[in-house]
Amino acid sequence: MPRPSVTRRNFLKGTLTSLGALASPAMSGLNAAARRLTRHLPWYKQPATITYNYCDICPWRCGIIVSSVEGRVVKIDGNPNDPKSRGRLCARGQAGVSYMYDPDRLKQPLIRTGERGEGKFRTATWEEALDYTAEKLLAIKDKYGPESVAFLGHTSGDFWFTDYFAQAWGSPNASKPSMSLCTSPREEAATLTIGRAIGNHEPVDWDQARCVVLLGTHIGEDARNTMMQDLANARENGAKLIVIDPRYSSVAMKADVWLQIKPGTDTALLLAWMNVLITENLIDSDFIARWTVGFDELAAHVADKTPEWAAAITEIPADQIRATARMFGEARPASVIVPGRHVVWYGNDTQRMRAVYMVTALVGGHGRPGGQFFNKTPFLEAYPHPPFQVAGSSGGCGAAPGEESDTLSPGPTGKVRADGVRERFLRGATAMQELIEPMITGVPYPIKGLVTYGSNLLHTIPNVPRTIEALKALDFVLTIDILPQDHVAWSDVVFPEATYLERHDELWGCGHKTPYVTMREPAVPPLYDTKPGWWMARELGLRVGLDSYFAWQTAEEYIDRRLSSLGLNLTKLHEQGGVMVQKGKPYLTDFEADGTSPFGTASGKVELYSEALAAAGHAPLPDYEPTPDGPAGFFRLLYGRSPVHTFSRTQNTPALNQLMAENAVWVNDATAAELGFADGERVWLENQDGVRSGPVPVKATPRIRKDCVYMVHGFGHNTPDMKLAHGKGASDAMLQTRYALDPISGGAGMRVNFVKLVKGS
Ligand SMILES: Nc1nc2c(c(=O)[nH]1)N[C@H]1C(S)=C(S)[C@@H](COP(=O)(O)OP(=O)(O)OC[C@H]3O[C@@H](n4cnc5c(=O)[nH]c(N)nc54)[C@H](O)[C@@H]3O)O[C@H]1N2
Ligand SMILES: Nc1nc2c(c(=O)[nH]1)N[C@H]1C(S)=C(S)[C@@H](COP(=O)(O)OP(=O)(O)OC[C@H]3O[C@@H](n4cnc5c(=O)[nH]c(N)nc54)[C@H](O)[C@@H]3O)O[C@H]1N2
Ligand code: SF4
Ligand SMILES: [Mo]
Repeated sequence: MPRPSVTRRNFLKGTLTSLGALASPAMSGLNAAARRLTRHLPWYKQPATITYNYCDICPWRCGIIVSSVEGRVVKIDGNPNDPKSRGRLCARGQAGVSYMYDPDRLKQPLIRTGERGEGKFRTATWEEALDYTAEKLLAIKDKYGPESVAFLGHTSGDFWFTDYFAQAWGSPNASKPSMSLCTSPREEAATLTIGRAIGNHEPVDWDQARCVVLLGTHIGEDARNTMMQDLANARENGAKLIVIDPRYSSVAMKADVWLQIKPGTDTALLLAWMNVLITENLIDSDFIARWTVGFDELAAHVADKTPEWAAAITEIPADQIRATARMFGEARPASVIVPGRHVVWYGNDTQRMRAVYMVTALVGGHGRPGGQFFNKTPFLEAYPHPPFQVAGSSGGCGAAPGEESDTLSPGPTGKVRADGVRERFLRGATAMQELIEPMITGVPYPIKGLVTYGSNLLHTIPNVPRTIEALKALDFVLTIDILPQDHVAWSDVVFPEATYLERHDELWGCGHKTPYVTMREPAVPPLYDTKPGWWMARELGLRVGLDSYFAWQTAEEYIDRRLSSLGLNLTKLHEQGGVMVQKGKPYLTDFEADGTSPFGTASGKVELYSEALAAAGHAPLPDYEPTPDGPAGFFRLLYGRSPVHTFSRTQNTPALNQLMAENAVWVNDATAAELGFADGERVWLENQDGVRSGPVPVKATPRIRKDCVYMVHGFGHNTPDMKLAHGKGASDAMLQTRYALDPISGGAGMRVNFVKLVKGS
């Protein structure tokens, strides 16, 4: 095949996608090209069967085309019809084949025989495992009420348990890590400030942006496929890029300006930016007058928050603060701070996120070309079912924009969620980490049963010793997973699930610039004795008296009924390429012409000053709150993503393990030299509470500040059953024995832990 010539466009895309390593060829006719290539490979003995799906290797859910030959999946490509993948995938998406054929997968239902945590099980039939589970759950319900079973879940099939089953069963204690361990502060700040949630797809109008700011979000290492494409395009179109990170990240290398901020001081920087924008009149006064409330209070609040004031806090020179504020203001209104995704940092995170949206508001960037647009949610009717026992959903990446994920709706016996909302934090989706304590203490009421679907409890929730204590204390633990991850050993029953390539599943549609609906159909039948999540939820539902919620017999029947509201069914959707793109109003609403407010706040405007926060006893305008430094000799522990792994999910995937088998600890090179650590030397990390993880090699580099160290999340697996991942690298979760609870959103700020380096392999 002739190589495409290297134009500036290709080069830029190439460099960006190479951050994500191995991204697919950058061309829209990918599938045809891929098929032409693969036709000649030895395994390609007959035409491939094509199935449509959406990738489940990370929560982004790119549309994919799966090719299988003789009952074996051979290749995954991006679906060109899909607005997220646009025909391309990241390295992880392509490794889905390797993920599915991981020989260490869970293969049969298991029932515990040894002590919890020992990992001793016997195999069981589905019939036996389901009956036993139903009996245990009903016993808890009879004794304590349905609220005493918690449902924790992630990955795309979590809908069946964390949403559908939990609500039908009647537990308000259902939660996803994608909220309080990820986006809660961003969502609550958006709801408080602009009256709309952000949702799965960050609504940044990359196409027209002229100045983009990445504040502690590292697109490229955080390999969200569409975001990498969008950023490459925006740069090609001449958008300025400002990156703020204590670390010279891959994307910082691509920036016009990189501000090496002191960790935890971002709110001071944002306040100083507002000071410059206002004092130098780099604001959109018409937008502010018409569409915001509280500007005068804000102007007074930031009057003394000068660049010099912020320089002393952030350790960024004042002239750089001033210059970047000007760069941002001069591009108005096509200027935007990307909301970021993992925003639980230091505990005061909702206030920082409010400041983020306020900076964008000052330049008139909300709902304007090149700013932050308003997502549109696709139309799709629900499958009809009796009213749920508990209203509201657990929230999560799939929560529709504008949908209020907060719920104080009680369960059938009158108990509201046990996570301390309204007592220890103000609002938001159920906080996953706050459901652990009641499992141990029984306060405010006992949680005795736990159903975990597709969430890696011991790598996901900070304070691992506490989670283990909770797992010991529970009456019953059901785990649904595809791999024998560390928490599986703590279960009473294990349901092995078929992967996304082997099952039908709920349709996927999220708030997006282009609303769309996409489907999942199996490429091959389930391997081993594994089953799809929808089947397990239904079989369990029938056994615990929830028959009326599971009127459908098969997933196809359920999906066809939903698709009928679009004049489609699975066969037709397959025939049209697996994706249904919906039309709607322009994504940048015409609110300025017709005067209809797009802002769902009480005032119908962007609330710079928040009466709602003031009334609840919180600061109505964001303040800079210092985060305490660590003990002498310790470094703040920062963490993030690798382009070739998802969380703690893919370390055992052969194709990805080959690319990165362990993590390293980034240490400033001068500091490493002072301490006597050579580059590549193996060290243990020991935190402020004496917990150790490792050993890992030192990456001695000038790319990080002296007061912190950095590592990729998700390594340090204990279980010998995951042979490739076992014992490799260090676990950031283990080292996060502490977290700071965000008093507004219930988010768990995890960057409040400190480590020292200890010699020894
Ligand atoms: N220390 C630390 N903690 C963090 C983070 C961090 O960076 N550091 N990041 C936070 C963020 S942003 C998020 S979104 C969360 C992510 O939290 P999780 O989603 O819990 O993280 P994963 O490690 O991907 O765990 C997914 C689990 O689902 C299983 N699984 C995969 N596919 C399937 C499937 O098809 N069916 C079933 N039943 N199971 C499946 C995997 O084997 C694994 O056990 O973690 C949060 N917690
Ligand atoms: N390859 C890959 N991509 C992913 C995922 C994955 O597992 N793998 N997970 C997806 C999910 S669910 C999420 S939530 C996102 C997360 O992706 P992001 O939202 O990009 O967040 P992090 O990965 O936590 O990035 C942390 C960055 O913040 C910097 N940082 C640390 N402390 C501070 C600070 O105080 N101030 C500032 N300004 N910066 C700081 C770190 O150096 C690091 O570069 O990634 C998504 N994309
Ligand atoms: S970004 Fe990569 S891993 Fe995530 S859904 Fe898309 S292709 Fe899959
Ligand atoms: Mo996340």
